[in-house]
Amino acid sequence: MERSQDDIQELNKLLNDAEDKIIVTEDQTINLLGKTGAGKSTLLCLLSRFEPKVEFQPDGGVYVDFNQNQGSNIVIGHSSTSCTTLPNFKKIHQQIYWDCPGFCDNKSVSQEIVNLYCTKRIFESAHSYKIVLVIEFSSISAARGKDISETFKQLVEMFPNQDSLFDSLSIVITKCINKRYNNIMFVNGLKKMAEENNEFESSRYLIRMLSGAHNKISIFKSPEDENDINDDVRIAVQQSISNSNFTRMQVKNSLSDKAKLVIDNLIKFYESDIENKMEEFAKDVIIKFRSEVDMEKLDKGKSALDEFALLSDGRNLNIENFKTKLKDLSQYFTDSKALIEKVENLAYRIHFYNSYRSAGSPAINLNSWIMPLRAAKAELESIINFRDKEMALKQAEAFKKENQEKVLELENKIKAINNNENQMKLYHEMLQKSIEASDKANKSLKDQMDKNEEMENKYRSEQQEMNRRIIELSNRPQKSSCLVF
Ligand SMILES: Nc1nc2c(ncn2[C@@H]2O[C@H](COP(=O)(O)OP(=O)(O)OP(=O)(O)O)[C@@H](O)[C@H]2O)c(=O)[nH]1
Ligand SMILES: [Mg+2]
Repeated sequence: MERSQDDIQELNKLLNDAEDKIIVTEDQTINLLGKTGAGKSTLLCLLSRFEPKVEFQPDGGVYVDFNQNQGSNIVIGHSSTSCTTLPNFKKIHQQIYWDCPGFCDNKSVSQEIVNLYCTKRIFESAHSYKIVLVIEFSSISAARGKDISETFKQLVEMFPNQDSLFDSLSIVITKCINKRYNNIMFVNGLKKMAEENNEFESSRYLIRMLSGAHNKISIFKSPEDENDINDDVRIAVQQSISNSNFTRMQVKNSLSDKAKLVIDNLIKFYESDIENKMEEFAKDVIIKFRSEVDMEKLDKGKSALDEFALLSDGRNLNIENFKTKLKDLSQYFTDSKALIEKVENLAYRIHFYNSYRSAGSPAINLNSWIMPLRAAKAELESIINFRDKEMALKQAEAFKKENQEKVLELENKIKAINNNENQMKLYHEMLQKSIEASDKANKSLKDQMDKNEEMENKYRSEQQEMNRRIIELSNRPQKSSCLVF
């Protein structure tokens, strides 16, 4: 299937945005899953205690919206098309809730890929998680159970270990218009449907377990006014979630053949994109090495570069190896967590593309990304005398002086990476830890500046001392110039 370069570029951008948005928390998370429009984003607003707004539509429909806090922009959809294209998270009572993009939402191949990428990233980066399945009330009886059977089918396909799935699962029924409906009615009705209907074959085991666990189900009744969206609803939802456990299990996702072909195109695009970035990085590496005045750091950087450049030429270069070595080099390079995160994401993306490319298509070729740094290493070895530290220091100082502009530009780039990191972390309030790291980076930069200043002062006083000596010498009466008349 041919896709235009623009489509691929757009999809690549969407994946980059997703990557920026998904913070790898390595924490416990609560992940909301459910069909598009089921009410995940609405539920997240409810749990966030935002002030509700209820609007009645002329066609009888109800819109539930919320006044959100500054900085929060959970988009609630008011049409049948999917609204949350990228996931949102909220931290509520020290707990991270992820609003995952629509489940069973394959409206376009691009969305299918982005949804899969986000879901995998969220689930695989968490330490452990609970799953909250959001089901719209009307879908329970829609099309004689076809709708809800599809949801359960996808759920058990994604989490094949149904015992663990049951353990971590709770369910919220949204938009419930039946005032007397309750959780026992739901589990009994579902069990009956599942026993009679073959569409539930794959999920029957899970549904049988659920039939004895009505306390994992809560009902979000369709509101008549704002007062109906209250603490009782919130507490009931939270109670049902608390009746599930944090688990970590195998997450299996599949992709359509069409989407796999798109991944093949993405690989080609990504390869040239990264190759350009690696070339830029290699140029910066040269400047950084040549201007390095901390000899201990220079040594560390040198061995990181050696190790990276040594990576095998073999076709099946190990991604983990590639990631570790590139991380070591990046660590030397900026001391910035943001760059390390970039390397992590890069490795994750390689892994993702390689696992979902179409059968027989070539895997990502890492060798082409190693080449620019191999070339940089060769160049550096011909310029820097790594064995003679004094010489290296002198060379670095001379280079710094000569290329002040370039060095400054690089230092600004490094600063910008650190600043960006700061902004990102502030934006995602929970990343306090990395603010500390950034402070550390700033401190080391300041130390570096102090060191430079100290060095400058030292030179200046040496210079002054020299001048003083010259003056002293020139003022001293010279024996040989004593003329006798
Ligand atoms: N949760 C909930 N939503 C309701 C209710 N009544 C009406 N709605 C409307 O149902 C829609 C739910 O949309 P979202 O919360 O955006 O759904 P979503 O699951 O996040 O959808 P995607 O982001 O597309 O995956 C909104 O238009 C709500 O206003 C109700 O009782 N509960
Ligand atoms: Mg949403």
